Amino acid sequence: MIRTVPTKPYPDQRPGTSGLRKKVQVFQQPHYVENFVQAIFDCVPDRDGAKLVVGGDGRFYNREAIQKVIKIAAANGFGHIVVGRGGILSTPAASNLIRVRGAIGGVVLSASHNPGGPDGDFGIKFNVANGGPAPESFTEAAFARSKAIDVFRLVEAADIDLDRLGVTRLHETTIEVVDPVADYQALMERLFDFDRIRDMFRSGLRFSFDAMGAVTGPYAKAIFERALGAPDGCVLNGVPLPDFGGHHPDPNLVHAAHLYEAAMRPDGPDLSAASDGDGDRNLIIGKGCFVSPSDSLAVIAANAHLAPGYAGGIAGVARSMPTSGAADRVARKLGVNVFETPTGWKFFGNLLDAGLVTICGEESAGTGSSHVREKDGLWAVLMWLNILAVRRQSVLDVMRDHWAQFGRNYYVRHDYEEIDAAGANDLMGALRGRLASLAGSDLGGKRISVADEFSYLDPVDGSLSSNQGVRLLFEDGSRIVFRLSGTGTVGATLRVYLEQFEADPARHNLDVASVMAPIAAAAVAVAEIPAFTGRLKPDVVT
Ligand code: G16
Repeated sequence: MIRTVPTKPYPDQRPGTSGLRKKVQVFQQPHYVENFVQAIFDCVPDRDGAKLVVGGDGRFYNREAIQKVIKIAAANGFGHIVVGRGGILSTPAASNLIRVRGAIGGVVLSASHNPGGPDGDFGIKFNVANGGPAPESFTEAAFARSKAIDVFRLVEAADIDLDRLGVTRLHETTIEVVDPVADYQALMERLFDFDRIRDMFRSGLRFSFDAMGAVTGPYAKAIFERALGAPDGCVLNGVPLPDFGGHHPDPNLVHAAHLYEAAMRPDGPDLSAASDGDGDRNLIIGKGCFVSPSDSLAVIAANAHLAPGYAGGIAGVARSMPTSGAADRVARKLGVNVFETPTGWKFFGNLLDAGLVTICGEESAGTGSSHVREKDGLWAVLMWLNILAVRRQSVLDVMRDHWAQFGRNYYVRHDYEEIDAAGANDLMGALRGRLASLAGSDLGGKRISVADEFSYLDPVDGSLSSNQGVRLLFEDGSRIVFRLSGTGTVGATLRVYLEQFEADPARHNLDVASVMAPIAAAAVAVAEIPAFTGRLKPDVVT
């Protein structure tokens, strides 16, 4: 039976960079999930009889939220709901399912790399029919709807058994519980040379993958250990847990420091990798060599043709603005398109749909391609395995060759987390107010050639996205970018992105922190970071 339930709106349901993310306790408020999900569905006019994909990263409150989503979807006319067994679907696997099943969209429950558990974070994101995150026009419409909502509808029924594969009915809707791994694994087997990677494992490649107690465990075990024959146990923390086993599932040098330390030892793994809460981010570390996400994007663009799925070459590369320009150099050499978009995977969707680009990436540990419409952590690891298997080189040698050919974009990001939101906004406001006087001035002994705020005109749909970060571009090709994160749940996070290009091969193997120290000091000074934030140093350097 369908029940129409009166409700009162919450004013704070504005999605950020990647969906609505809040503390678990916020989502646990009465009708909080129901309101937002109803607001989303109200913005999907063609939902009658349509197919919907539902799944999440397994974090605390995943199962409860999925039951609500299913019951509300069934009451809102969806004809067929595909849900991952146990409520599990990695973000890229959800994107793939939406595409291969011809769904109108999907509801993905995740707060990505943010911590989980009862005191952690939760999130809800809507993906559209191309498999990618809903565009800004949609998320703004859902936000507007959430502020006016006065009823939601749900089917009153017992909970669906999420742990049994197969088909059941809920009111007039078919509910299908599917293996979360199978379709995704089949896609990976089409894109990459599994035989060659298998041979490389057989010949002794030492590999370690940390699923960080989050969603990629079942995928990684199936693909790396079972299909590719990597040694049992190479997948660490491979069982998805509601609190991620206490891990902060953010695959960076702070939260995966143990991988870095192991990789720097002479007897360390040849390749160490990790993914985040929902499986869309990646960390790549070779023996003695951390690969920055910006460099990883460039290497993947330059070598993608070595994998069967990309043997015909790539149409182009897109990167978010704060990502280094390393990939641009590759694209120019290959003679393919290159695009610079705002932060947020959703901005790649139109370019991928239009066939303008094949490979996309972001400095925030996201890399992916036209195979789905999300970034994809395991895809990036498989791409690296495929590159190593064909080139028969160490990660370090691949990087050295790459820098010799294209030059090196030294890069680092400094994050000031959970700072006072008013102070953060004042800092950005003060910078904005000084852009005109900064252009042409000297900073840290270098001339600023351009000082502006990035905006993006989507070449496909003509939409304009403004206020996407303050940029200081220097005459020598180096760059400082200031931006406030759109994914935090407490206060504000200031991100400072620093980049310096080095063409001289004699200077390609320097210590990154030392190279970046002068520009980092210049960034602190020009933005008066201590004065506005009360912080003397960043919380995370990655
Ligand atoms: C999300 C988006 C990414 C973005 C990242 C960082 O990632 O999908 O496109 O680069 O947030 O955003 P911000 O700098 O605003 O925190 P995820 O992995 O959290 O979904």
